[in-house]
Amino acid sequence: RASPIKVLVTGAAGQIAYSLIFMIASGQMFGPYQPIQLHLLDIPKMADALKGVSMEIQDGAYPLVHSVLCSTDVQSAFTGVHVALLVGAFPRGPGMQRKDLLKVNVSIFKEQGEALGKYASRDVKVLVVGNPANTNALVALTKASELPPQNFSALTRLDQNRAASMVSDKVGVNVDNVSNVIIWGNHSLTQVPDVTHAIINNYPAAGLTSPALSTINDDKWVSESFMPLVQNRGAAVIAARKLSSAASAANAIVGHMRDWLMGTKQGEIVSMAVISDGSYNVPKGLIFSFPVTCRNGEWSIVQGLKISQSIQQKIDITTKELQEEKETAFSFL
Ligand code: NAX
Repeated sequence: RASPIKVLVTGAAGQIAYSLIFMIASGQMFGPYQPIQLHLLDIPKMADALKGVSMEIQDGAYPLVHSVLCSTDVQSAFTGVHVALLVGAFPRGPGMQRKDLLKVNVSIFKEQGEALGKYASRDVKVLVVGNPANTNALVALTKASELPPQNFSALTRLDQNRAASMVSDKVGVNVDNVSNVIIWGNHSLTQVPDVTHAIINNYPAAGLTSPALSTINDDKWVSESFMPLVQNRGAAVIAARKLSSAASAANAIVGHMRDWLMGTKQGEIVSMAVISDGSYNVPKGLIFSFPVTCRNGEWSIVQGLKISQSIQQKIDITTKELQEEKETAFSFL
């Protein structure tokens, strides 16, 4: 039996965490043989709710959960963690300007980045979910200068899953027969969902000639339906549920971490927002969603994909947005 790993979830009394923690506890993230010690962090006013979550973990009698630490103190929550799932963030309130939102979140992720640098395991793997996720991850990475930037990522897997699901619906195959749909850029409305490298039923979608399957190559559908639907899916869920995506976000977090740690399947590309090394002419030092493959606990950006002119124009827009967010965020550091 492996020795337990310490897994931090922040925002642990929130909605996403209420699905996520129980998926982790049941072995869906690290497999059925990996014991875990949960570190759960939220803010002091949520201490009671957090206690309730911890009672439910206990009542779930999960064999893999060796201990649960509930905390409202950053230092104790971050100490020794091997995996940090930074879900908690300050939500945008009515009338709040984007800049003000960025400012509060910069202060949260600055503190948490410093805590990672000081207290976490040296090989900690960090996933930022709290919005604006890419820029929050960049702030945390910058403040945890003792840790390798490759250990940081932000979540665009939910966007990828949404996109793959829409493609499967369009062409009429099960979603597990759709892969390599890519999300480029920011986890925001400027994200670029890209089907040009998709694989359907083991064939490159671009070359499909069967009438049903080749509907994926309908440019009008791609630009007028598919892209805006993926970009606005979060808002559509809020409009319907009066709450933002939670269970699907938790499922995406599990998929992101499982692939990062255990590796992607042969030939499969997934999307992760990671530090740019200049690939695809994205400026170095942005946290940008790229197509990646993972092996031995490390991601690498897939090189050499052919980018169409229309996708390139959209990549430029999301790049510009991320540069502006970075500038604003860094002015608060
Ligand atoms: P909730 O508001 O239900 O929960 C957030 C929790 O974080 C609350 O319990 C709050 O007290 C806590 N929190 C706030 N500041 C904290 C701090 N400094 N330290 C620790 N905990 C803190 O939101 P939920 O629906 O769970 O969503 C969480 C975050 O995920 C939001 O920022 C949301 O925008 C973001 N999302 C990101 C997605 C992505 O794909 N990257 C998709 C889903 C989601 O919208």
